Amino acid sequence: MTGAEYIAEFLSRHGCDKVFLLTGGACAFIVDAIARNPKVDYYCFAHEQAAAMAADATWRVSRNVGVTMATSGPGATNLLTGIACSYFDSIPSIHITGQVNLGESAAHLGVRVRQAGFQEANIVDIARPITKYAVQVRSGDELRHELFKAYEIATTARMGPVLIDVPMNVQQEEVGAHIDAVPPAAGDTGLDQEEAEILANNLTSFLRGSERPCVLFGAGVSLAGVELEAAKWLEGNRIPFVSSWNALSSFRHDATNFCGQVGVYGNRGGNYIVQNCDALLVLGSRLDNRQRSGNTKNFAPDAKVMVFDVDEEELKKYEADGYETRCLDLVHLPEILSRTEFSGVAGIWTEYAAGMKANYFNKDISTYASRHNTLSPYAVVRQINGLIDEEAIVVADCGANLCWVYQSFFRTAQNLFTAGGNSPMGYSLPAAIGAAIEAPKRQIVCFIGDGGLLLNSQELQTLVEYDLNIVIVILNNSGYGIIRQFQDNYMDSRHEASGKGVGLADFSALVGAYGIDYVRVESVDALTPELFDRRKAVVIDTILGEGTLIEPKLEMGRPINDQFPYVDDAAFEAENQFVTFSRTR
Ligand SMILES: Cc1ncc(C[n+]2csc(CCOP(=O)(O)OP(=O)(O)O)c2C)c(N)n1
Ligand SMILES: [Mg+2]
Repeated sequence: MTGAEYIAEFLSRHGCDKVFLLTGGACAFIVDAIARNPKVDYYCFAHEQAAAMAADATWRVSRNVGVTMATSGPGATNLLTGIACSYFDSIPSIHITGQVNLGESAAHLGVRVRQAGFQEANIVDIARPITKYAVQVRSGDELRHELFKAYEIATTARMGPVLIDVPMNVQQEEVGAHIDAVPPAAGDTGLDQEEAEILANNLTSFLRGSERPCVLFGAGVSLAGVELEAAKWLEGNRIPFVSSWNALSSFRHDATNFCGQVGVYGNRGGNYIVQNCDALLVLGSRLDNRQRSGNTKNFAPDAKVMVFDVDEEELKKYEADGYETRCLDLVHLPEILSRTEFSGVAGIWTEYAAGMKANYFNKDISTYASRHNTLSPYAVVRQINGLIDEEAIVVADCGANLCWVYQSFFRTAQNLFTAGGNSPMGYSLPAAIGAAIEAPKRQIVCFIGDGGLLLNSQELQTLVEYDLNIVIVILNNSGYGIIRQFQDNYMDSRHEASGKGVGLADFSALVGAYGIDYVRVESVDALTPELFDRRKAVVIDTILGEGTLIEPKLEMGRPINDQFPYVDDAAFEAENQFVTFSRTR
């Protein structure tokens, strides 16, 4: 086998039967080897960024590792935004880049020139800060060893993307017939019994010592594959729980004690509960500042906080906050939870949480839309929510449109995701394409902004090429809504580079150029079941008022329980009955 053939065979033997790519001279041998291998196939994308976003989506829909391939130089650098999506959200993915022959490389010359070979770029150093592992292989032996190692690194502990840079001479080198096998996934090492006992005791006393406990469900729980057990434990103990955005797909939203998503764009009721609790247990979340707000002192101020996370480095950041932390691979969480002795929550706190849920959960509306008699994005999302399959895959993009989807989508069995940490405009279209290729039997719905669509609209051709019946819903507010809302708050409504200077695409013509159906929608009633019958791809352009706001939304300097639009002082005091908050900034 040549190095190129080895790569194809290695991938197929590890369950990676699809490679997303845009070809080029420096990777053509590997593409050719993939084509000749009957167990692995390639899919062409129109931009490497989109291929990397589709690979990121692969794991999110099937827990199979997504793979991309790109040529050296610009092909490799174009992957970066998509790779970063996987890195920040701990998604395993493999990126293989072609590289110039070692004999033509700058390293071989031994001088510090910018570039020696045509389209040579030092992608390993460029990608290192956004990959869990990045390496260039210089021989067939290194290729064998590093592919094996990279796959293992990508899929174990806190997962993430890896990049292997393969010079053309290594692609053509004879490497032998034996394929290295990957050992079983990590976490299988078993938890030391003594340690399990200690952790369970810690958790028992943490919960027993509280009257108003709350759990924050993070994405780390489902990344470890234990979300069902965690949800069952929460339900059994009737502990009110809230969710980070990336965990919203981990449990059914009809769980009695689920009280909403938290944070800057969080549900008002969920935020009140977090702010009024006296013990907050955080499972597998890195509590980024969209959850805690910029001022972490304002977050759950009356609570002791305990965080379980696999990444020791993430836990270090809580030293200044005085949080208790436990480093734990959450695959062991069910074992800890089952040993925890806790008789559940009752009384006034449960009633309070139920009241907050009754008042606020699934109640977000656009007051802007009702004041201006325009279409409410919240109503659009809810209507679509009711029309799609239970098993649908729903991908959200970035900006206000992402907030509207995450604030109002009620998840039962659907797979709902976005690139939460990196959040690049234009993610959802290629991610939906990756999802459609990975899960061809499932319905795929892609929400996107009128701005975001233009960042990857070239992939409409990929959708056509592979005949993918995706429903694309544009939440069209004629510009960069989330930025305009920010400018309204802090820059006297000067819409520089968000309205001014940003041209509006004619989506009917754009979509028509690809031969895709286009429907313009100006009322909720026009969102009919036929649009979602899955017979062909369709773009549904929902026309919103230009100034449509994200509601609720936290403004700078406030605690997360004091979101815009502001409730009056009496209501604020009543809802925050356990803790005193000052409303001054
Ligand atoms: C690649 C990239 N560039 C810039 C941004 C900053 N940004 C975040 S949201 C946004 C506006 C998005 O406009 P649109 O897609 O129409 O969404 P809306 O907020 O209007 O719903 C911008 C410029 C980003 N997140 N990603
Ligand atoms: Mg917009």
